[in-house]
Order: sequence, then C-alpha cells, then structure tokens
Amino acid sequence: TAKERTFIAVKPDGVQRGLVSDIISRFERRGYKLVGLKLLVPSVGLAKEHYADLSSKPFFAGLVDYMTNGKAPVVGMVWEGPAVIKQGRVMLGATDPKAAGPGTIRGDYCLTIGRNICHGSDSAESAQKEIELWFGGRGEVVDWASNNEEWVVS
Ligand code: DAT
Ligand code: MG
Repeated sequence: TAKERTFIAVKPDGVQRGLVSDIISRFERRGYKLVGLKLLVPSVGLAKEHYADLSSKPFFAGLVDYMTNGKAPVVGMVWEGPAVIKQGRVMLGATDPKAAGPGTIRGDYCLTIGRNICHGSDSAESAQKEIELWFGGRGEVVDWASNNEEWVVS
C-alpha cells in the first residue's frame, strides 16, 4: 500500500565518505516520502537489538563495533511509499557489494560486505520492528501530505 514504510540507514562509512545526500536524493527523486530522519551514534544495545538475528555470527562483534564506536554517526531514516520495503532493498543492492549491480547504491559505491554503507529493512516485520526501535515511542515519525503525491502515485 502507499502507506508502506521502511527503515533505511546510512552506516558510519557512508557518513564518513560523504554519501548521505546521494542516498537521500535517490529515494527522494524516485518519489518516496521522507517521514523520519535522525543522526546518532547508536548505543551498543540498540545495535545489538537491530542485528539480533545475526548475534551468533562470527562477524557480529565487529559489526556492532563498526556501528557504535563513534568514529562517525549513523543517519537513520523512515521512507514511505508504494512497495518501499522491497524497492528500498533493490535500490541498496546485494548485501555483498561484489554481487551488487551498477545503478544500486552498493554497486556504485562499495567493494566489501563489511563496509557496505547502508541498511534497509528486509520485510514488513523487520520494517515495523526497526522503525519502532530507532524512532519509536517519541513521535519522531512525521505524518505529512506531500503535494507531489498526485503526480507520483495514481
Ligand atoms: P543486509 O544489510 O543486506 O540486510 P544482513 O542482514 O544479512 O544483510 O547482514 C547485516 C550486515 O551484516 C550486512 O549489511 C553486513 C554485515 N555482514 C553480513 N554478512 C557478513 C559477513 N559474512 N561478513 C562480514 N559482515 C557481514
Ligand atoms: Mg538485514
């Protein structure tokens, strides 16, 4: 539905490399609506909860450190629009940039899985969980009507 929402993040390497505006721009130009935006160094607890399903993986500790060590912050976003969960993943490209096609964010800007600069929710369930985790409880997601909508969605 048009109200579908997903959580997209620019990871610390993407922020450090000055790619925030490009990543926002791709979603904005496509026609998706920005309804949540924040800059933060996530706590270890937040990062561990965000990646809870990977907690048994050998790379988990390194992943949490990379997200939380404060060498650069994370930009967390909520984007809204038709099929944004699935299409957000398509726009990011494959998890391993070596398999990501040109025209995708990872395919255009990344080389290795450990520095793949962005995150996107992989299902309706994870989108709901991640939006609640990163933006929940504080009214930080903004409902607003875009005047472009009738020219973008029909
Ligand atoms: P995605 O970020 O595409 O949803 P994921 O949820 O499987 O991928 O993994 C989360 C992140 O963990 C991923 O973006 C980068 C890191 N990661 C995954 N597999 C890895 C591996 N084999 N080695 C190092 N980092 C890995
Ligand atoms: Mg994932």
